[in-house]
Amino acid sequence: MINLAGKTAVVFGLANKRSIAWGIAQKLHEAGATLAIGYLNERMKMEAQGLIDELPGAHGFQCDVSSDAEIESVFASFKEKFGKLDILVHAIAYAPAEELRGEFINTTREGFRIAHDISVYSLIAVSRGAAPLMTDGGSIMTMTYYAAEKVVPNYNVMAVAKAALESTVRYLAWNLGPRNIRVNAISAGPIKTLAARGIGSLTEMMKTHSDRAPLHRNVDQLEVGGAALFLASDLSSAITGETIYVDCGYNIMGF
Ligand code: 0WE
Repeated sequence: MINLAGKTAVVFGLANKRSIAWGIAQKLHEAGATLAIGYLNERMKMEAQGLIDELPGAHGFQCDVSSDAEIESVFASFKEKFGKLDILVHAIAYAPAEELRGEFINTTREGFRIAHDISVYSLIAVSRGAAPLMTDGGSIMTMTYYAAEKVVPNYNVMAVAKAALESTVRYLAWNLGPRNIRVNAISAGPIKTLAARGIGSLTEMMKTHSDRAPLHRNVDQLEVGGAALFLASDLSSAITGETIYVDCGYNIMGF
């Protein structure tokens, strides 16, 4: 049984009960961590804060990671409230909806910029906010997807952003290693979240995933939470810069 009593975790990316951030937050809370859980804006607050209130002692916060000022402000408040941080979870991605359908060659400059700003640069920005508070070392993690490596039709510019995110994880791991801050990515199989809704072929993709994966099923948010709990804990003390697959083995198949 992993014990995170006395550890403080900040989780970015809560929208609703289907969010991967929610699966991770529940697991970290169950292990005894003190939590701060972030949502995008006032519009997301209602649903998010309702969930946060289900976890005794957890704090909610609002942060749009496209704003340096909002990031600086939330980490200043964590410094005041908690003093020290141990765990940082980045479960945020966004590309404009039009970029996730149609021809890749029609990727726009603005769509490329937004996808990389929200899905990749934000990891660097929140890590820079968290690192000075990780005075006893720490664990930083983000969410990626197999399409970073092999083509998944329509994932388009998000795939390019996930490839950049996985590289960012390696560079942060190298940079922060001397401070005993580990940085890793979890590559989850497809899950029906708010971000994945609007995607027409998702149901079909999940069926193909469960047909082909060695475990012949899909993945759920709490299973991602289990891997996140391992990465948050000392059990993973020598793991950094890695991409860990939580995909029922899908990625090992060649045919
Ligand atoms: O990372 C993701 C989803 C990321 C995502 C989803 C949306 C939909 C709504 C980022 N931005 C947006 N923007 C929106 O406006 N996944 C791994 C799930 C996913 O998304 C796909 C997939 C899979 C799987 C898109 C196309 C094809 C497959």
